[in-house]
Amino acid sequence: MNTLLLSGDFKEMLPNDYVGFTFFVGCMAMMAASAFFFLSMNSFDRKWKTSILVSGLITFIAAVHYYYMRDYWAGSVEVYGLEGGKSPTFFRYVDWILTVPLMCVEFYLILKIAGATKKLMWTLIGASVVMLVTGYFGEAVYQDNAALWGFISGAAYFYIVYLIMFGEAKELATKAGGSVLSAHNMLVKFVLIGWAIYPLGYMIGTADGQWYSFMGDIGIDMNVVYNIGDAINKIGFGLVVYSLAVASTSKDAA
Ligand SMILES: *C/C=C(C)/C=C/C=C(C)/C=C/C1=C(C)CCCC1(C)C
Repeated sequence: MNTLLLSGDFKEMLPNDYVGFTFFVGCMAMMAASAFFFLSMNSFDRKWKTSILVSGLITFIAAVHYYYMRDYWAGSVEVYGLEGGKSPTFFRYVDWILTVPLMCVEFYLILKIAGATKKLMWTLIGASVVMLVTGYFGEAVYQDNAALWGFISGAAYFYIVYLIMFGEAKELATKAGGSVLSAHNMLVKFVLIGWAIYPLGYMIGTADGQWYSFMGDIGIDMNVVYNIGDAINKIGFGLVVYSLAVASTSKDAA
């Protein structure tokens, strides 16, 4: 009896597996947010519909990856114990390489009315891909050189910050003014502060033998840091876009 369950199809979540818990809650939160964005989509003007759709796609793609990551983590804890939980690095980066470019698309979509070009969109997407691919190299492939790859990844990150905070994207947002400008400024804060959570997680996870080894000793699992970052950034980012749609729709109606 129950041999199927015990043979690994059903993974028990240990009550003190707080890392596993954050995967589980992350999955639920992403699902709830997706339902919220998809269901509210049709109450907005056409020009906002696509933006809300993209918000929903970001959290939905994350929900699916969290489902797998939770399973991967729980499975490794089942086999190796709590201390031996394995990071689902591959799923993590596949999620990011799909969702982070979509966040770049959000910048383009809200700035389109001010004349944002596809070139700006592809520049942001390109920089985000460089940031993530080099991050993956440091985290999963060339771990001995994690500091170097992290540095290159960080340079691409700062280039994105530059473009949206001082560069072309900022100029367009200023030109658009009003609720578009305030939404843009809020999204910039997410990238500047919210996205900065990720390099911290990276340093915690790849500290072995690197100059930032002290980060490995702080006793927080890298996955918890990444999971908190994802919840803040994916759901929060979507809510900013949602609020912008609400603000400009009610203004048009009044
Ligand atoms: C929804 C997922 C998001 C918003 C993921 C964002 C990820 C980053 C901003 C990652 C950045 C990294 C660095 C800046 C340096 C170290 C390597 C990374 C990839 C963790």
